[in-house]
Amino acid sequence: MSELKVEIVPFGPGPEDVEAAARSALGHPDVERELGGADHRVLSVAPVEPEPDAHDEGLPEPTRVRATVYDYENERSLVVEGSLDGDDGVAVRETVRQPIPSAGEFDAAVAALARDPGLGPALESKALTPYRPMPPLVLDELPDGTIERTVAVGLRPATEADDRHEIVAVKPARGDVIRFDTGAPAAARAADTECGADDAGQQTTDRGTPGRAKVTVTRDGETVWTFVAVRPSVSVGTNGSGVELRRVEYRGKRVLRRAHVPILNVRYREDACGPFRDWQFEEGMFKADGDDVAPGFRLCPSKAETMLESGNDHGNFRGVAVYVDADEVVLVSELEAGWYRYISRWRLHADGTIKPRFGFGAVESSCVCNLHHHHAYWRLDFDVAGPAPNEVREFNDPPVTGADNWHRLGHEIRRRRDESRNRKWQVRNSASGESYTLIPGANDGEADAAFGVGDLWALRHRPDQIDDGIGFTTDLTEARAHLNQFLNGEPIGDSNVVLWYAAHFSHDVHQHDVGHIVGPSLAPADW
Ligand SMILES: [Cu+2]
Repeated sequence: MSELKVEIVPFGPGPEDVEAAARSALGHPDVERELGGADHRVLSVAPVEPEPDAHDEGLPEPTRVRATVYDYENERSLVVEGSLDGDDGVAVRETVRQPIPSAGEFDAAVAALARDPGLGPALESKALTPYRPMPPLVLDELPDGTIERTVAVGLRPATEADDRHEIVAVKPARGDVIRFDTGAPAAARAADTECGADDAGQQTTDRGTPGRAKVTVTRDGETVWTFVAVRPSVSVGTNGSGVELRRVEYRGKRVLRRAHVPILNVRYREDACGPFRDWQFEEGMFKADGDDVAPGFRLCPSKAETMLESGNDHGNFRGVAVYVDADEVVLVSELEAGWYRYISRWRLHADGTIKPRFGFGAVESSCVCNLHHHHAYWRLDFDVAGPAPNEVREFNDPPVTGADNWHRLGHEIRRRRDESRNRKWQVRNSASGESYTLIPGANDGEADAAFGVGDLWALRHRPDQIDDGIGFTTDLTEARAHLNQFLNGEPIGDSNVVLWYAAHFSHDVHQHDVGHIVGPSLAPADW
C-alpha cells in the first residue's frame, strides 16, 4: 500500500478579515462611549461562529468577531461583538471575569517592574530574568466582588550569586508593584530549587488568532479521513480546548461532530501549590519543518518534535503541525500555561482508529518539584454514522449484570474505569450497526474522589454544554471539573450522545524528566 496523502486548505475567515472587523467594532461610537476615555487594553480578538441551531448540524462559518477589552480604570472586562462584514452595529457587555493576560499585557507589567526602584536595577542588569508564572493573575476579591487586575511576573536570578527567585505582581491600573512575604502569591512558591527544562521564554500566540483548515487524507486515490481542524488559539470553550477536530468522517461516514479537551486542571500533593484550572489556547513554540498551508497549520514531511520528544523548550513554529507517521496522520500542538507545557495531539490511523493524546511537561519552576496530578477531560461529541440514533454500551469481563459482557447505559451517567473488568465503552448506531469503542489508555489513571471527579460521563448532546463555564482559578472547589451538573437523568438510548473521558496523570519530575502522554483509543467496528 502506498503512503497516506494529506491535503490541507484554509477554512473560514483569515486573520486580515478578523483584524479589520475588530478594528471597526472597537472604533464604534457605542464602544467609545462605554469606555469614556478610560485606560484600557485589547486582550484578545477572535472570530465567532453563529449560535448553533437546535440540531447543531453542519459547520457554520464564523459571522462575528469578539474583542475582549480590559478597562483598568473601572476594573472590568468589556466583551465587544460586531459582525465580520462590519454591518449591524455592535453589542457591548460587561463582566468581572478576569481574562488570562495577553503577551502585550505581560510585557507591560515587566516594563512597570523596570521602573520600580527595588527591582528595576536587577532587571536592567539582567541579574533577574522575567518569566510567565502560575498563577498568571492574583485573584483577590474586594468585599464588593471587584477584583483589581493583578498580573503576576516571575523573576528568576541569572546566577546563584544574584538576587533571590521571586514571583511578584503588578496592578496595571496604577503601575503598583506587589511583593509577597513568602516570595510568591498564595498558590505558588519561588524557591532556590527549580525543576523542569530550561525556559526558552519564546513568544506565544495570543488568544483568538484565527486558523482553521479542512484536512483530507487519501490513500491510492481513495478518501480515508476528512475533517476540519481548529488551532488551539481559536479553539472553543471558556479556556480553549487544544487542537479541536470538527466534523470527522472516516471513509465517508461521520464519526465525531466535535472532539477536544475543554477542561484541564492540576492539583499538588498537600496543595504545595495551586490548584490551577488551566487554559488550552496559548500556543508555544516547538520544532516543525514544512510548508505553511493555512494560518497556523504546517504540513511536515517528517515528524514534528514537541518538548516531550526534543527534551527542550525551543522551537520554530506555533500552531498545528501535521505529518504522516507510518499508517497514521498526526496533528500536534504545544501549549503553554505559565511554566506548564502541554501537548495536544491526535493520531488518525488508516484503519479508522483515533488516538486522542495529551502530554505533560514543564519548564523551570519551584512548584513542579512537588508531586502533582494533572487531569485532562476530552469532550467527544460522537455522531456514529449520523447524529442519531446512537446508544452507549459498556463492556465488563467478568460481567457486572447478568451473563452478558455488554450492557446499555439507558440514562445520563458517570462511570468509573475498572481495569479488573477490562471496562470499555462503545457508541453504536442502533439503526445501522456501526460502532466506535473507547478503550482506556494504560497510563490514563483513575479519578480520586476529591479532585479528579470521574473517568467517563455519558451525556445527551446539548449544544450549550461545551464545558462547565469555569475560567482560570486557584480555588480548590471551583478548579475541579464540574461535569456532574450535566447529569440530570435524561435518557440517552437511541439519541445524540456525548462522552467525556478523563485521564489522570501523576507527574513526578524526579521519575519522568520531561513528561508523559495519556489518552484512550477509539476503534471502529462494522464500518
Ligand atoms: Cu506536571
